[in-house]
Amino acid sequence: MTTGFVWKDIYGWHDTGTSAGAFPPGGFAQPHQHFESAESKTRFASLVDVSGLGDHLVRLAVTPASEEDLLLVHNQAHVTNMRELSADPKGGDAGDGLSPFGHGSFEIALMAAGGTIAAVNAVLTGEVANAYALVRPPGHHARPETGMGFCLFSNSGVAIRKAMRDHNVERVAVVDWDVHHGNGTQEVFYSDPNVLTISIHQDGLFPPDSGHIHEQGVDEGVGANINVPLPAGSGNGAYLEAMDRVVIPALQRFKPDLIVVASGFDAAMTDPLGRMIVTANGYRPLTQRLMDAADSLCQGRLVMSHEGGYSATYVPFCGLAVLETMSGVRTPVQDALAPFWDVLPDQVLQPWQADAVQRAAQAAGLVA
Ligand code: 9RB
Ligand code: ZN
Repeated sequence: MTTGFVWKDIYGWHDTGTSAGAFPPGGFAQPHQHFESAESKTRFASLVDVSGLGDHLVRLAVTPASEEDLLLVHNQAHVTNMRELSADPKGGDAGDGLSPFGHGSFEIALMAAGGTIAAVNAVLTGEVANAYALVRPPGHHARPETGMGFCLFSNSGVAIRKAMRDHNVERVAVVDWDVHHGNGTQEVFYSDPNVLTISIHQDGLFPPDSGHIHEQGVDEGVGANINVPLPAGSGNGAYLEAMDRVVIPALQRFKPDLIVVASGFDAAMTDPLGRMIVTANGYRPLTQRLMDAADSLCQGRLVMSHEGGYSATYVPFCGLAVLETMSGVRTPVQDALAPFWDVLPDQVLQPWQADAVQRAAQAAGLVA
């Protein structure tokens, strides 16, 4: 089994400035790092190399997405706006006032979309069995006409639209396990019956009032959007329940030609933004379930595109666990905190979490 891997050093150069988390610096906000700093991602890339896993992966070449590629999802005004703001030495904001970027981030965002495109291409041509695109800036909040939530462009949306145009791919499923609702991807494909978008997220976390179970698509797309909002505090058991009772049955019903995962690690322990407790070892069976579904439905075609995840010290171990599962290669790396965190009482599915999953399964018509 060969696994493709995308990472470019320039992803670490996307400059989100000196916001104190999400507070713009100044006044009483002492300058600090923005939440979406490079750290968790550069350290994930480092661990892939230092662990030795990188030697077993096929490093994929990346070319920047073209503006024409972006226009498969976004409107010209947004693309032009991002290009012009990025050309300013002071940079700009992706659209919501929470997503600052520096000089040159437009070109980096083109490389991020290009990274997801490269991963999809490599899987669809059979160069690799599956692939992980560790890209930055992220993409799942980006809407057709604006960026938001630290995202400039919809990396997965662009890659999927391009694949549907250029490859023999008719039906694509997106599974978003980032702790935030994948509102951008949902919106891009909301009326498209050929792209199933599924998001598991912490109920109501971000964007506010988004990601409800009754958001099911419009027009031809009704039934091709599924949300699984989980209560804060959900862990490995709740995520497996969501996978087994909603995600996998929905994939089996939809029969995709390709599965794309919006892979954020902000549902993990110690994330500063999420209030979930998934562990590195918890991501292994989640990944395996998706690999098994891909094997039975679409010749194993599984592509992951990186999204959020802000624990600089823990995200690398979660990412490595996913990549080890995808590649079937186990490195000597151990999660030193597993003896504590894998056995937390709340890693076991709790009744109120099972109820939330059941409600999502019912809304999606997967159970009576
Ligand atoms: C602020 C608000 C946020 C909070 C979290 C994210 C996470 C993105 C991510 C984005 C924006 C609101 C500071 C609302 O990781 N996605 O995967 N900002 N939240 N209002 N205000 C003032
Ligand atoms: Zn997130």
